[in-house]
Amino acid sequence: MIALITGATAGIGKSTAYKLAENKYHLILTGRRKEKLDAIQEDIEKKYNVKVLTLNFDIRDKQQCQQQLNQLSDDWKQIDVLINNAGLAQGLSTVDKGLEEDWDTMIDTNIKGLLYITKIVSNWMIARKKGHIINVGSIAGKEVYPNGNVYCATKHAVDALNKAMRIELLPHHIKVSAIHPGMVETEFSLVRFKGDAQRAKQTYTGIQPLTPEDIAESIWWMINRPAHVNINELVIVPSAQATARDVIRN
Ligand code: NDP
Ligand code: 8X3
Repeated sequence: MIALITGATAGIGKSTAYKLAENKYHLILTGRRKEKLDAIQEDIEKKYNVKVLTLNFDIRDKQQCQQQLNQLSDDWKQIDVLINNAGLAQGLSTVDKGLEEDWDTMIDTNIKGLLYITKIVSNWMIARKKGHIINVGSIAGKEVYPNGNVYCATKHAVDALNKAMRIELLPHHIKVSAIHPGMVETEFSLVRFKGDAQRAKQTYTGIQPLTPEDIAESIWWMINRPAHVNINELVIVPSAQATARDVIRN
């Protein structure tokens, strides 16, 4: 079995790579940080008896997405599971004060990058009449919160695309699922606050957030259901979080 995970250099994507390797999946891992991809490849191949292929590119670059995937050997194109995980938030401010370059980054990564990869891989799955696509959405795709505007919009788009793909790929026997996490402690907040570690840490102060392993565990559970069962979507939050805005802190 082969899984392709986008954004596997950190956080949820990285933990999911380890979880699937543990369950004997061969892996195609993508990300922009080559040294991290190389280290993860070496470590997984050492620990688990699986093959890991790394693809080092920016998912916003349509040509790179096409070039990097299309040059895969026929064996590696037999992808059973695609995990559309690469994504990010940049900035936290009202629309009137938002930065256009942050909007472009979020829209190009979270929506357009996901589409570029999905188009290519879904064609391979259609040819094989099987496969499972898991889209990593967010609680931000289920509700909006102040200052989250464009990030929330991109994750609402992921929610819509997840539903659309499920309908369109149904005749081809391809399962489509989404996981919508609340607060997970990864590099997410560090990226959102552009390297401000103190502000990133404050996001999780006084609560026990989800870990990327919690999400990986749930993704594996979705993948590992019997053939006749599909989990359409799963919303998962820390016990201390009820909605994007309702969080109880110590
Ligand atoms: P991390 O920042 O820890 O990981 C993000 C991953 O996405 C990295 O591997 C990064 O790789 C990759 N990525 C980002 N931009 C690009 C790009 N342009 N091209 C290729 N890869 C890219 O965050 P998380 O693990 O938390 O985030 C994973 C997903 O989960 C995202 O879609 C996020 O929106 C979603 N999510 C996160 C939540 C949280 O609270 N943490 C909650 C809900 C959803 P690299 O930088 O090496 O390119
Ligand atoms: C990340 C969760 O609530 O910080 O998608 O937007 S949130």
